Amino acid sequence: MSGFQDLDFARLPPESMLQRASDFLDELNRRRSVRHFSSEAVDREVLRRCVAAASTAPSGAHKQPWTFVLVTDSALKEQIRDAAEEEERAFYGGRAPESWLSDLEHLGTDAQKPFLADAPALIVVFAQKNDGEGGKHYYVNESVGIACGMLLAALHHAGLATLTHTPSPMKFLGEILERPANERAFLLIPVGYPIDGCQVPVLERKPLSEVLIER
Ligand code: IYR
Repeated sequence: MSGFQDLDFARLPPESMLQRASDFLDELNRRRSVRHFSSEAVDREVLRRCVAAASTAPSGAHKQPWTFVLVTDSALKEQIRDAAEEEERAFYGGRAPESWLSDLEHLGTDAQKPFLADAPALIVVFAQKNDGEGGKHYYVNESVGIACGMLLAALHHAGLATLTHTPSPMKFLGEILERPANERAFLLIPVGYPIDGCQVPVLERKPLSEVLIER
């Protein structure tokens, strides 16, 4: 895999560029973190293609330093739930400073994580510190973070709901899923459909004027 080839780039008419940008914004603006999943199964091929989309992300030296573990087995999901809840009980029961807990209050979260067993699929994203055979990886957090963003967008675009869940610490995920020593759990993403009548916290997104500086 070396050399150069023609870039496959579609130049769009200017009118359609603004429309596409607006449509995409509207679509992403409807994405919400969901904490109440129905157990309805999802099409595995849809999930596979979303992971394939995520894996098109740019990465340091094109090392693609990620592994996605798709968990649908009920016993494994229960095991992950039990281990996550153990960490979360410690987090909510004293490990987290009061200021952190107060910042979380509006989300209504606690140590109970039923969604880890209810959601039909968990995608556990692992970051590879190196290739495990003496080869280096670069900008691993940036690369895997970008891939996760693309995964969330792809899943949302495909009509699925997600949660970005980070039980802390996440070491138990590598153990339960038997990942090699060069991989570290990066993000746990429950995927599926929201329960009927699913509620989400009222929140506002920062306006563009607050997040964009033009000079
Ligand atoms: N991991 C805990 C706490 C938590 C932390 C942050 I930062 C959040 O945005 C949400 C929750 C939990 O999942 O409950």
